[in-house]
Amino acid sequence: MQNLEVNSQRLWDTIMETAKFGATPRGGLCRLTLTDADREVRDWFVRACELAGLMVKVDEMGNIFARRAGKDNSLPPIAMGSHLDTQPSGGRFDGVLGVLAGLEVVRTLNDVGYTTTAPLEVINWTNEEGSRFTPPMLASGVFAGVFQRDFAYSIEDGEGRKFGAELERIGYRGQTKCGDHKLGAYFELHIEQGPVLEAEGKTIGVVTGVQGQRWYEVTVVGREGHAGTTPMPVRRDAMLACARMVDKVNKIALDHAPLAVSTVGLVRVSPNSRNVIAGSVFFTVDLRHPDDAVVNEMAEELERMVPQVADEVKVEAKLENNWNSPAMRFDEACMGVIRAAAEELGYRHRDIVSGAGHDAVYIARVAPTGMIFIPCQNGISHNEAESAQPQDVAAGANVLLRAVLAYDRGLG
Ligand code: HGY
Ligand code: MN
Ligand code: MN
Repeated sequence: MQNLEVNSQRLWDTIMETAKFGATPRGGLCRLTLTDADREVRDWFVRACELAGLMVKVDEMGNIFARRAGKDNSLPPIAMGSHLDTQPSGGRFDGVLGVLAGLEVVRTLNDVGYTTTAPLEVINWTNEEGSRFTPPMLASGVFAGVFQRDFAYSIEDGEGRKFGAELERIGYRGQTKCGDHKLGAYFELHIEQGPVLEAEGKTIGVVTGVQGQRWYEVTVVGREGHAGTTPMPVRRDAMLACARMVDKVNKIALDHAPLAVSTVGLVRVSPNSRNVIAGSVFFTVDLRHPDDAVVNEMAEELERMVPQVADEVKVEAKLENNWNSPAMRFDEACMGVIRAAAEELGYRHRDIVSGAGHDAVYIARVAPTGMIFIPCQNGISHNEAESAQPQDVAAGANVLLRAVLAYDRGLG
């Protein structure tokens, strides 16, 4: 087993094959969670796992667990996974790489007839992205006991459709209780989604942890009015208030440079008509920093700023903190086998903190967890142009394979 490597062409072809589910004309993916495109890729994944001899279970959150028996099936499985849902204008690698690399590890072990001591599991977590249904990492969060199932079922998307009903509609509301079994360890391979590895010429990122995140929803209410007849001094313009707030959200990150980031990515205007003064505006705020104390400072600045701007523009504003994800650190033993695998394979590597959130953040609360990064081109992600080099995809999958085998051997 010493020199075992994955079938990198098969893995690459698998990634390209599944990219047809939710494909966009510009070469990306729109595969929002619990849509028909999500169902199609799930059906493909279940079939591929069954063909690889895996036993497939779907839990009540739609998480898919594909298990390969080990020599000692009384042991909890060593798991590999990520997510198959994407952003509305997402790429072909975010999440997909981790799920399909796990399948490739199993296929490789099948090719050589090798059986691990512990069973293995390949996992697809539902709704990592949190784009259609917020918060993100929802189903790994229920698995880890962070969210309750019924809370998740009640969440509505922008059209008022509930998570639970949509899960039922696509046929992936399984019978198995979410969180019904322990994981012996969990490894997630993912593209970095940032520029560091590529800029430094590194092939592998040994992910030491994930930065802190805090999400807010802001609703600004002014007064609708006629764009042509309403004098400027009497306006209560919700769009003006939003615009000033967005600029100040950006400044909050700049004031905590170089590591802080802040984003307003979703804005809904009402009535959204070009010759009507906006009566109300709903928008979201995403604050992140590796140090939770700084996230707290950024949040306090936001909570002070919103009412100040509302007063200036004579509008009402409501600010709600709807999700917090504290900074966290991964398991030393998992990082150790990942680092050793990269060394053994001769890949240039570095430790790195993840700027993006991942299902591994919550799974780390219930199992020893590690993440492996590979570069993505120009650090671009959450963008249809997202891309990775075949040789880096192969390298990441080989490190995943070797790390899992080393962890398994460590079980004695
Ligand atoms: O938002 C995130 O960090 C992740 O990519 N869903
Ligand atoms: Mn992801
Ligand atoms: Mn993502």
